Amino acid sequence: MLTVWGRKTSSNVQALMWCIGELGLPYERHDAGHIYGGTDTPAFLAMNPNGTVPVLRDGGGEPLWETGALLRYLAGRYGAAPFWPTDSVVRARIDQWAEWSKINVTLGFTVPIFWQVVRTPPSRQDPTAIRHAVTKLDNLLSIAEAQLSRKTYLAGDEFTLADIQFGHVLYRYFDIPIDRQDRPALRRYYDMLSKRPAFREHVMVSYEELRARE
Ligand SMILES: N[C@@H](CCC(=O)N[C@@H](CS)C(=O)NCC(=O)O)C(=O)O
Repeated sequence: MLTVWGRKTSSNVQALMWCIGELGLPYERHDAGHIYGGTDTPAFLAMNPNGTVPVLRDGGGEPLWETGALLRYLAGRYGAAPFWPTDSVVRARIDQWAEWSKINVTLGFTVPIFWQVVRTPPSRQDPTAIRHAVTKLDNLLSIAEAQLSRKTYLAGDEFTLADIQFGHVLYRYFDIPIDRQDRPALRRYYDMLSKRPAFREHVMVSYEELRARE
């Protein structure tokens, strides 16, 4: 049994839970972080000195943190090809897209765009900064658009761990009021992901509890 600490409105928790759902693993999840608190207690900090979510424990094992590492752990222990192949050359082609998504797309979206549009009171939002961040993200999404025009999924024609690391921000990307370029391949890809039961359950989650009011 897996134990997860983290609120379901956390984008990193969503990536982890989506992966758990795709792999069909039994779990229990405890709300922690943001309005639920609990991440600054000695007990939590002993599990994750960063005081962030998610934290994952597999059975009676050591608690683990860092979402990218958690996804690779679950995929390596419980997944199989094509989701996470054992051949290091084949796997590296998937991992490059996963890493690219984590350090570029999710970082370029979550704080500079999502936090600005949803987690900042309207009177304190900076429309110029949001526009710049959207332009920067657009450059990355053009790379994804080119790839998804040739391939069904981000790393090829099969669903892989790279899709979790990339796709888990798309619900919010398409839902919030920002300028979006017309990207038919990205839209087709998002529509396809949104038919997956685990994506619907763990990623297409209301973010209203995060919304900043005046
Ligand atoms: N690099 C870490 C980042 C973890 C992180 O910043 N998590 C956020 C939620 S997405 C958090 O804990 N925020 C504080 C909170 O929810 O109280 C990871 O990928 O797991």
